[in-house]
Amino acid sequence: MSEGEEALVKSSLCVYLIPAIIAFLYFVLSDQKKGKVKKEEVVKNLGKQLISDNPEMRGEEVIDKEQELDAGVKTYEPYFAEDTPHVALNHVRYTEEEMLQRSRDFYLEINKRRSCRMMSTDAVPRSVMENILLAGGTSPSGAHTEPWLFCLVGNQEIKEQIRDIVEQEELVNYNSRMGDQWVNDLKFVKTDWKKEYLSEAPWLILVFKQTYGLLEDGGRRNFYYNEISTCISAGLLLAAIQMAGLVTLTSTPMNAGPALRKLLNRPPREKLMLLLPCGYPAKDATVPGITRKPLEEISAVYE
Ligand code: IYR
Repeated sequence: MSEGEEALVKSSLCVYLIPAIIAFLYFVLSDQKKGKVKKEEVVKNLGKQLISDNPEMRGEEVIDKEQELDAGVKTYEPYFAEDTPHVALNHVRYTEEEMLQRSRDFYLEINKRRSCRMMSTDAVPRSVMENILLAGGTSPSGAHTEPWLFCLVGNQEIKEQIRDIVEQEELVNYNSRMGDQWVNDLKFVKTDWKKEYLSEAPWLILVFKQTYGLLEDGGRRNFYYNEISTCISAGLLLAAIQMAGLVTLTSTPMNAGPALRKLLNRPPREKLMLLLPCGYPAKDATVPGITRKPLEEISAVYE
């Protein structure tokens, strides 16, 4: 190579190759940085995404595809025969004054109900809990299918296993699944992933909805409106707990349902809706000083 040719190669290296290498490095590095940001954002938004992907958490009605397919496809002899006799309704009519008094008394009592997260370990008789479950079981249900199953847990070892499962999931719930807004909205409650009440309360009621029933031949019996029916039964449980002079809270252990179901040997057709720790409040129990919406805000009257 002549000296002239060598100089030409060197200068073209400077002019083309070096800027090309710099440009290449710039793109590679800036892309990596972008990748990093994206990853962090994904982790941060994981909870929000999980929530917005989940129609149930957005408050939308979820149509159970399995159940939808079941309904109307298979036929079976109805559980209650068509000729089931209708009997007289056992009803007492009160005077208007009595009605006013009774409705006010019930309101004043139920208005004392507060979600209590500070539980006493004092024992509560099982017979009291059984009356509470019986009250829950008076809920109306689709075609009187009674699609609920209440697990009553008083065994300390099982309560601790339940607490472990719930706390493992709540740690993830509070740190990522719930997202910043939800965690901020809850701060006044002063609760976090630790759930002492699950091992301290003498009893836990785990409220399961049964998505369908089983027929004697192993087939499925449709359980219509199983979710709303079970929710109503939960409301009755809350009222019964209050009337018995005990406290509870409507614990909703997100993502812990399947593990708790397996722990309690319940079948897959049963889905956990709520977990109600139940007992006396701790001596020094406190609750947030909140108010309730006034009647005008929770109702619209058309007379
Ligand atoms: N299930 C969680 C978080 C939680 C969510 C709502 I919305 C509350 O009103 C209270 C708690 C927990 O039990 O801590």
